[in-house]
Amino acid sequence: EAMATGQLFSRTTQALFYNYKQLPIQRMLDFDFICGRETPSVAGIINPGAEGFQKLFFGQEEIAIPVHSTIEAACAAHPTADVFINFASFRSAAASSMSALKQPTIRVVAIIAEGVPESDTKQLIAYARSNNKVVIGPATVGGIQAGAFKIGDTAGTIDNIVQCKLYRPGSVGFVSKSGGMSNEMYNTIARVTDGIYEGIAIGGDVFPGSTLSDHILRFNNIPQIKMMVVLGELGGRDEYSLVEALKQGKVNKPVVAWVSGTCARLFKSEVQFGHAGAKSGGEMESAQAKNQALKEAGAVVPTSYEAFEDAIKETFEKLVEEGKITPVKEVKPPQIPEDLNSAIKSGKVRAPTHIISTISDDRGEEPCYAGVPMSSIVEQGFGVGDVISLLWFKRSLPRYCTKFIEICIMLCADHGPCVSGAHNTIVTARAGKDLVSSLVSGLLTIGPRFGGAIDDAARYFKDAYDRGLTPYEFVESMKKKGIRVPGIGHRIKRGDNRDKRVELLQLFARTNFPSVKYMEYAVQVETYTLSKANNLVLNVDGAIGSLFLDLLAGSGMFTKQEIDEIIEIGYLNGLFVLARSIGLIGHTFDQKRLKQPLYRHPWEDVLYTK
Ligand code: Q5B
Repeated sequence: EAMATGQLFSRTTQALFYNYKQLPIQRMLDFDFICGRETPSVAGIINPGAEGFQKLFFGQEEIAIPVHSTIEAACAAHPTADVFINFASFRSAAASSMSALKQPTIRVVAIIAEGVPESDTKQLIAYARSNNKVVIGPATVGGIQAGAFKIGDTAGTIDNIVQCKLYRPGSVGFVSKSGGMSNEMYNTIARVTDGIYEGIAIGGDVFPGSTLSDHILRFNNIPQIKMMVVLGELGGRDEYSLVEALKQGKVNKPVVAWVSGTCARLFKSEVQFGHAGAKSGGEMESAQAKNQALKEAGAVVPTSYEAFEDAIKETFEKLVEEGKITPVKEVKPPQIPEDLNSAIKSGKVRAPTHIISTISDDRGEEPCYAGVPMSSIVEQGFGVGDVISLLWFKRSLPRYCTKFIEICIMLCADHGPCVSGAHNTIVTARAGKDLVSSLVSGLLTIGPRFGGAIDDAARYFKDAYDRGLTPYEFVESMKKKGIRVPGIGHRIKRGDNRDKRVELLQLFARTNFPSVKYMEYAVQVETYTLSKANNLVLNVDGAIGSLFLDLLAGSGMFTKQEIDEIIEIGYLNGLFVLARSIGLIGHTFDQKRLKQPLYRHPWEDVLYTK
């Protein structure tokens, strides 16, 4: 009954689209736009297991199409959407199509997948027939009502749709088995008639959900359709039900038909063509026999596919002459705004970038750090120091420099659980927080007093040394300004209990660096500060800061300007941040491993006072 009533679609038809496929949905919406539809033809998307919205274009505007995780939820949310476009794979197409058919709101189901088991398709057909519903496919591109509604990828690109004038209705009803050939035929029909009113590809399976004759009989009931074009193919007997309908006078509009596959006879053995149903089982199923039968039943059947176009043309012109067709007036469809990406690709427009990056590139075959491919980094046995030189300083530094960086990282990786950073991390981990939170809470303590004095140490030592200040002048000028000398002083280290890390760094630098003038200056400053108080040693921050000045100045790898920039921007605290992250991560794991409870500071350790 649903088939007999004629119209399957209209300009307000809305569909539910099963499985998110951006391109066919966008093509449907682009078609809507050039047809001047007011509402998008896709009401909702069903993406099993996912919910939310998908952004797509409706003309120039972006719209958000709801995504539902189940067919039931989508049908409940969009009760007026009565077409179900199924882009499920052949494995799940039958089950999802059956679920859709069982929804009271769904009237038409189009199944795109090829290879759906025939037994499953038969069940779908039986259910659809007994419940007055229509199945198009499987193994189909779908169909189109010109100027109104389009299923998925039917008719191809928007350029092809415009060329085939499918943005407005014509007078021809077209039905074929093949989806690919239907695109070709839309073109042919547009050339020689006033265009398509509706076109359906029923699909190439042995058991299509709806048949050629189903659609021809339906077209016969649509007043706007004045003539019908049928493209069948060898194999199966579907065309014979059309022959019967013609013979019984059930079709009273001209039918121009061609059954392709006449070449099959040229092959010595039976040939399986592209579609599952496209093989001639016997003489009756041959293209020749079916063409002959259609001709005898009254269809206009050309002598070859090449003559098909002329046959359609002649039939159309005859109807025009007889006054049965008044060719539709041509309208100019609006232009779909071009996507920025394709416009950029074709060189039509240029767009400013939003980010500039100079240190790494992940676009090629392999990522590059400052132009050095990952494979070279591994093959040449680069270490973390080399990676830091590439990503921070954008150059490969000599081995003694990268070794020095690695020693800094190793020596600063941790300094026990009592330092500010580790303490915070431990407290955070014990509060049940995750790794990143625990790490970050520790990192946030790094600053001018704890670990983050390297940059300032480098700044002040450089300034004082370059200006030729004596250690006395330098320290006293800092005192006058009320600034503690960065890189000097420690909570537990003393003149008689030096920091081993500082000694190790100094030893390495004295052995490997061409010059250690800044470090020697820092040692002179320390000698002076130690004369004031025993805790005012050169600490690890001061040692790294002064030695990095020596690395920058002595390696010959940096201009004076670059050195100033590095010091001004403040690269060097990064060494402590990077290094101490290793320890803080360790402290997080340690606390979790030890299953330590929530930390609460003891009252006894707090002075409560007014
Ligand atoms: N006085 C580090 O202070 C500390 C002075 C100074 C002149 C100074 C302090 C300081 C500069 C920043 C710095 C990095 C806060 C340290 C690190 C990593 C770590 C940490 C670890 C790890 C310690 C006592 C008297 C006062 C002060 C004077 C102190 N420092 N004068 N220049 N630099 N240094 N930070 O012991 O007359 O009594 O008022 O800010 O380089 O963070 O292991 O713990 O690996 O994790 O609390 O090594 O030196 O000393 O504040 O009681 O001061 O010395 O003016 O004089 P303290 P305070 P006065 S390495």
